[in-house]
Amino acid sequence: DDNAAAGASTARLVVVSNRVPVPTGTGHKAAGGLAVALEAALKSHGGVWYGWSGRIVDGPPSPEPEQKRVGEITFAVLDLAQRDYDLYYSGFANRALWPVCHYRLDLIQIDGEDTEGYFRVNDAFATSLVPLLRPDDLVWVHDYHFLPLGKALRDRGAGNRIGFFLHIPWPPPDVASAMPAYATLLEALTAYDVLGFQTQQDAENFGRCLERDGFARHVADGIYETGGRRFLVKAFPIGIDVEAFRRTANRAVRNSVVQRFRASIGERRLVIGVDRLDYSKGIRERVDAFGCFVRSNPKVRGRVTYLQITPKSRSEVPEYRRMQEEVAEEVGSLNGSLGELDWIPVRYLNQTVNHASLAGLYRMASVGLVTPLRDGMNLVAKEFVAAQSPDDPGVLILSRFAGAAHELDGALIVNPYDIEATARAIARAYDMELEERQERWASMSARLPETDVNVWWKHFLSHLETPAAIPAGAETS
Ligand code: GDG
Repeated sequence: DDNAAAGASTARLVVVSNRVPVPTGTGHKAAGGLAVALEAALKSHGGVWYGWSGRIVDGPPSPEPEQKRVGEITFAVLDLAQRDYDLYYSGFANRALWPVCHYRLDLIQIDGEDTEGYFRVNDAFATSLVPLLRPDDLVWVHDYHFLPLGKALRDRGAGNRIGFFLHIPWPPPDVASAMPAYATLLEALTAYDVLGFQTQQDAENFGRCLERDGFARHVADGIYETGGRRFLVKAFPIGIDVEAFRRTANRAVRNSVVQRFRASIGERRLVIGVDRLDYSKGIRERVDAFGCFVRSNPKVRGRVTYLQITPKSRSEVPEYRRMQEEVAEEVGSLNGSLGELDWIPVRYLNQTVNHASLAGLYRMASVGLVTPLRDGMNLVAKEFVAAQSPDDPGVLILSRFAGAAHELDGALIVNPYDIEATARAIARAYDMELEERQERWASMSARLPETDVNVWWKHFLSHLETPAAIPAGAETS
């Protein structure tokens, strides 16, 4: 047995996610904070990172995962046929699950073929994963692309401890039950040993779904039971690598991209927003709120720049393409009506900016606008806080509908649907005295380490490793 030979006291870890950052030949490509953290988890346990290769192929894809070993980690990936990608990813995951989980029943597209394709692709992923599993492996499945994967693995004989973490919100039963194949999905989810959510609210919503529709019985704090099996439902709020992000932001003062940007806006104050182009992020409402702020505060004309960095995302999904046009039109119209010969109020980029420059731009900003209509956590809010200088920190304006609002109470918390109230919050942030800015920032900054991404994965794995014990006398029935 390899495990015993390696003398490892900890079980091997198998991470499953839709995207797998397979290292390319030359060195290591820079990846996001989450990818770096999961790699650290895999390095410490040794194991496999399994998922989609990112490739779409014409013919039928090989059922054998392509494997690449780098140190302790084996990256194992499958290709997808175009049609499967359309049904599973663009269809069911992003046109049905995503809108429902973000409380947007008006945008949900239900299509029987998408549903069938989603379960078929999950089955195919499970079938190809089973031969790679060793009996003691801990399996950690990520996100809404793979809700039924744990059940599919069980059906194929996997007796491992299998955990699941949902990066997006889980809505209350009345909203959640609009998911196509709701009952099948809920039942499948009870096959996991640990179900992790971003917030207590999401975990509670999920628990209410289980109980209301009889998928499982609540037996003690966060512990549910069905068919003689017990599993844990719990909040594991995610965060960033706090120290690494602080260091990057401190260094970024010398970054040439950041310096050029500073020169181009001159003495103007900076308001910043950073989001994937997604309707859940409330970008249109935010642009409107900024316009409202400028209109009702004539003194800021010519004195403020709002930089919105918005890389394109899921452009093959019609709702995203439509939104791309709407935001561009809104920004264009605002700049056209409020701008002046020597002042462009909104700088709007549909491109990614590199990580280090992003940190420097956050640091330069007086106001961070994080106003999603609904968001699992929102890491931009935490990055913005980590990037500030303690001597002269900027102010975070944060939607009450972001998971991060449950922790970052030093932010100005807004209802992003209320354009005028958001505009008033921008005005308040713009004029806020140093002392209040420092107090608010210090209280937020102090909370960041609690959810540091390295604390987060260790916390999740500690629960996955050890079956939850019910304290004596704590049974609810
Ligand atoms: C999902 C959930 C949850 C963005 N633009 C650029 C860029 N980014 C980086 C940000 C941040 C990340 O992307 C976005 O993370 P968020 O958390 O804000 O949002 P989602 O992508 O929707 O993520 C969310 C998250 O999963 C983790 O569980 O918090 O609620 O929806 O790190 O900095 N990075 C670079 N250039 C860009 O232009 N380099």
